[in-house]
Amino acid sequence: MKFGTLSRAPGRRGLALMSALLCLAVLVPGVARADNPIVQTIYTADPAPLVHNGRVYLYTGHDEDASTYFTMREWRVWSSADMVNWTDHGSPMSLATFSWASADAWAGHTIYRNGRFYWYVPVKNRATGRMAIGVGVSESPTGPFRDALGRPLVENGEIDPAAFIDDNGQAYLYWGNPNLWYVRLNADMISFSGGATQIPLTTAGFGTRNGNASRPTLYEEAPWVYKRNGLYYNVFAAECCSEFIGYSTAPGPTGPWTYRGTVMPRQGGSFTNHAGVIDYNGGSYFFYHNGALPGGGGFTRSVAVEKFNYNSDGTIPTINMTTTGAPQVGTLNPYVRQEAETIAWETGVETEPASGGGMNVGWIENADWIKVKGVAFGNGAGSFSARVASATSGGRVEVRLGGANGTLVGTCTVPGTGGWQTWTTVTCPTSGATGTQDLYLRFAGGSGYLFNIDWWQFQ
Ligand SMILES: [Ca+2]
Ligand SMILES: [Ca+2]
Repeated sequence: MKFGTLSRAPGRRGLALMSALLCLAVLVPGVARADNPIVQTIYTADPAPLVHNGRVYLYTGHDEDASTYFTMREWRVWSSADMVNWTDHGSPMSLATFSWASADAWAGHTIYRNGRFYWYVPVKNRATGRMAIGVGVSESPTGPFRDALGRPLVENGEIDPAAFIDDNGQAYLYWGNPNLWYVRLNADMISFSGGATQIPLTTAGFGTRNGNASRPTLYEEAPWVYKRNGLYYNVFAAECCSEFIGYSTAPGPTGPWTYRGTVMPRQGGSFTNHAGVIDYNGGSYFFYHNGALPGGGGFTRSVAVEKFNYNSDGTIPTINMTTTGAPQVGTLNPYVRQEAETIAWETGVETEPASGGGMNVGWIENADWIKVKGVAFGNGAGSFSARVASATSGGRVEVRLGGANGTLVGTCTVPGTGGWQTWTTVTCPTSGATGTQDLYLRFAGGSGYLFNIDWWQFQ
């Protein structure tokens, strides 16, 4: 999608989702209350969450619409302070970032060290035709990221990198399918000492796979390695296909590993899964992917999240996929600028880069809507403002509470502005927006695309 164009050809993603949700809404009242998967505007896969400065940054892949293979050309970044309203930061890294890469923007992992964010990703090396691990680097968690090396960091045809920095400062990069490898990263995070070392895939360490002599353990791919209360964890995708999520623990970062069992059973309509585990704001969260969106499946996946509690001995309970997702941490403040692309759930809209930076919501048609969960209005809001643009004749923003057809507390009229990136601010009075409520921005107007929204704020 490009801004500044009059063409508003919607992605198939948006059309498929809208029509499917309209059908679902008839058949299953209340389905739109779901908050999992996290993102509905596009298909996302292979979550890699990172907690930084009190916010969760979520790095994902992007399954192209209607994909019938792992057709992936870019990575995406999202963030949230409350685990339910997620801000779209667009695509700050793609295959084009790595001049030596030809295809396969697959499952990566991002880690922070000394003022920089390092994003390790598997891509196909054009020169060799093999999968290799590249490193993107940025001073910002939302990028843009640049190629740190201009060549692969490591290359042995295997995938799924995951970085870990131990308490003593020693960093490791793990990766592999069908094997499990690591290197000791240097403090610069873009070079390593010694060679690539294989972690022995023993049945004691990674469980027993039956009926596959060449792969005797459950380990398949996607290691996620971290340390918690002195114990090292490796949470991984197990026993393709379909995969479940299993895990092992160890007294050190390179083992010896002991298999501990299932984290997430085979569920959710995608034959792969991919784990990301964090602690945030006193809670523990498990990220994964499934095929839960309309049109979803093994090549059109979506990232979702569940909250969980470790058992007292540090073991991980069995976690099931839900459509409700994690509970909200705190509330959202409507009296500061909030990006329109901060969304708990939506129907019918998509996002694109905004001319002034960040993203805007677009492809807005009559009856499309955005849900923002847990908005703390307090004693009441007197007015609502939105930054809008329209190359057509605009439309209306209906400010509603509790549902897309919930209580109407204000209506802002959006004029034509002469362009999809020609922005103006509209303000309208609101009445009855008090307490903490789910806010719905429902869009109304004639036929075709109505307007774009960059951000909004109550007064
Ligand atoms: Ca639409
Ligand atoms: Ca915005």
